[in-house]
Amino acid sequence: MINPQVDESPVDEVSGKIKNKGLAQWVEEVTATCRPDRVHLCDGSEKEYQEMQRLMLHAGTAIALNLEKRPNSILVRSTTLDVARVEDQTYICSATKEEAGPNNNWEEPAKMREKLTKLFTGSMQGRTMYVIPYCMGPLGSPISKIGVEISDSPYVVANMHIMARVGAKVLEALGTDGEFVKGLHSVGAPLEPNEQDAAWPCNSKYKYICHFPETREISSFGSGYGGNALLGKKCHALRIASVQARDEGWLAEHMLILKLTSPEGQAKYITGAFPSACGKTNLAMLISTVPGWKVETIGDDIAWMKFGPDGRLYAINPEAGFFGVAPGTGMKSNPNAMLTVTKNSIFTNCAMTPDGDVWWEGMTDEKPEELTDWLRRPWTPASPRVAAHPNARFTTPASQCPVIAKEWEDPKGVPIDAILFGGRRASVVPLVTESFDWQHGTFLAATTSSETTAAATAKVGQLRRDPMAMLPFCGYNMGDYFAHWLKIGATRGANLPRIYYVNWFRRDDKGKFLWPGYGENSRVLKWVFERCNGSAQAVETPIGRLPAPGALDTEGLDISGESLAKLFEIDVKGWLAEVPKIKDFFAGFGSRMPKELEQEIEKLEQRLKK
Ligand code: OXD
Ligand code: MN
Repeated sequence: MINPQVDESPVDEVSGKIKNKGLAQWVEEVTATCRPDRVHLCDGSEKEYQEMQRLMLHAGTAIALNLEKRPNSILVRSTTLDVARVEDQTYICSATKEEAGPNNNWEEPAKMREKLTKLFTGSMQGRTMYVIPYCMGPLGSPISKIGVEISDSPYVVANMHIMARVGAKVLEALGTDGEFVKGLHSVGAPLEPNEQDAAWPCNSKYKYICHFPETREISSFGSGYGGNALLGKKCHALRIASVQARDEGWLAEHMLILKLTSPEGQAKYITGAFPSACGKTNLAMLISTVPGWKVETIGDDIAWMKFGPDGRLYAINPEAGFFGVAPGTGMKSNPNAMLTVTKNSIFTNCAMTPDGDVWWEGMTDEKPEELTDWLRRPWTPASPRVAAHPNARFTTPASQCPVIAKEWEDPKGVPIDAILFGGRRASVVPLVTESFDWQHGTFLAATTSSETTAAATAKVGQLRRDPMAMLPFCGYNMGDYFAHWLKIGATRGANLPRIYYVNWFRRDDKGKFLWPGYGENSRVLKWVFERCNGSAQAVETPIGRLPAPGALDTEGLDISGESLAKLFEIDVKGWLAEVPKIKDFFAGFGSRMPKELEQEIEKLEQRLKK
């Protein structure tokens, strides 16, 4: 253990410094169970961030990157045992199994608590316990929520500094009686006196990511990986928040938020939900190819949306940073992401260049001649394996994004005009479809599906349903979640955003992509904008409204009339084949499946057969 340079107190002193009664008591309880050697109450200062880096460098968890190439940045390498979210070990411990639904693993709360208490007992021995007060969303926003994560990982503290607003200002906002989400995290690797720590401590046997929605609690044991350990993100901002949103009449969604400005200077805000490997971060930071149109970023992963006094839906990005997948990100696919990560960033499981910079597949066309791969082994282009882990990540402040919108931290949020859903579909699904109304839009969103890519373990081209891209993140029964969406539509009618379904990935008979994607997706955004304004034409089809001939701006785009026709073709046979698949999928939610969505399938079938 090196001497700490921030205030670390003997265990019994910290709770006395905390004014919030509930928090002080919880810190005492956790301390008694986890038995850390020291406790540090995080203040969120730069000094604290530097200290976390220093601890990681000293422990061999991190390596400092070349100061001239990536100032104030580190590379962290985990172990093969701890590289991704562990969905099979993620639980929603609601009072009943029915509440959690078929979309979640479930365990009786009392049983899970007993199991967890055993695992957490003594789990922080030899370590420092960090108490991290955080706010999801701008401090003072009526949409934001406060949480406190207790963790024994300096990596978690440093990442939380980037991903959320943390520290003294949050404690202040919490006051003496404020409510907060409790998130307990331990890497599950207690240290005996004088035992040498691992570079990446985690538990090789047990990993549990558990949510107790009724009491708004999270317990995460055994993993240090971001999605499992940065509890403000998926665990709080999606799984717990989705339950709060249902109870309080708002929406917590796995969505990017972007601002689209027309050449006349009129702005509209659009959110979008896409399963993984569909280019969500790329869309959030897109560089428009349509002259005069501009996209700016509000968020790349999560949107919290509440109704404002004018009845419109306002969104905030609850996060303060991007925890993005590195492989595939390059100056061609996403220059704005590349410019964001030039400094003050944490890289996890990337490869390292001989001159102390990071590299990953897709960063450059040419592969470097030599690298150290993410498992610290020498690597050359002739190596049979990838240099960076496919789920290698960057953690980087959103404020550094060159196209961050000036209002990205506006406490009142931004009014949403349109919501996009989409997946990766080689056939059947057109480039863009406008829903007839909110209920039909909810139906389209509930059928969101994507074909697995070569990177996934499942068979290539296999169709996976991922409603609203929320399947791994909805903290309750998805049948009830659909009902919540429908209720929003039924009670909030007039001012709701329009809903669209997009597919950038349709292919021709030879398997070639019909649409160029990337920056050219701005043409679809432009049509959506103009539909919201009432200035673009659409045609009614059995599956929804499609751009009328000539309504999609293709000026300057090298695309044949044939490809364009194919992009918008209504494949009646293909759609009729979809119908039983959707019925089967919906049937999986049993009696919780809202009848309105079942009626939407019937209506689709009737329209197709007309
Ligand atoms: C993420 C995810 O990490 O969706 O954002 O898995
Ligand atoms: Mn995500």
